[in-house]
Amino acid sequence: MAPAVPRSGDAIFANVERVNAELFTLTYGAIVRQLLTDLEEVEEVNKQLDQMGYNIGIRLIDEFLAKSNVTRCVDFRETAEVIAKVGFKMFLGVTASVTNWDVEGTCCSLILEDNPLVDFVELPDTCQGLYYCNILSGVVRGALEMVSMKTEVTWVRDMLRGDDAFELQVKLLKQVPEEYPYKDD
Ligand code: MYR
Repeated sequence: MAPAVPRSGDAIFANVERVNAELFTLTYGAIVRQLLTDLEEVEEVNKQLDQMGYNIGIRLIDEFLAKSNVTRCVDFRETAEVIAKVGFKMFLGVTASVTNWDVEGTCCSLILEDNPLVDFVELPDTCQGLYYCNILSGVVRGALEMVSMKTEVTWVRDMLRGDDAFELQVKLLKQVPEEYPYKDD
């Protein structure tokens, strides 16, 4: 039935966005469920989700750089802020805060208080050990690798395991300096 008062364009777009987000969340849930059925071992599912994320990350970086107009970051601190505030917003619709820096400035945590991937999700006891959102760690690792940063990305806190937030630790292992491909004559 048509609404008595026509909805504004903004309201319609907000609704479409919400439906898209829900569809995305439910689709991801279906993928995890299928992997649990196919692979049986939770550890294998964690690996597979991370690998899927990595494969997405190495492609998604192009779209990210093209759409965001982000230029080269001066250091890893800036890179972490860009991921948290621009990357997460662009692909997940939420931002993260960056904290828990080590003294060298090569290891930090991205804290997600709101994580659309886990809307509607409740894990049964049989899924203990599952890192349900492991696709995200893979995405970050893959994307950073394409801009010359080898990282290790691990979950430190997970609300599906009873923690009070999602905390993704990102550790810079190696930064490959990019070489200017042409010789100046
Ligand atoms: C630079 O080249 O210095 C800029 C590097 C920016 C890297 C940003 C990576 C974005 C990753 C998005 C992750 C989204 C997760 C949902």
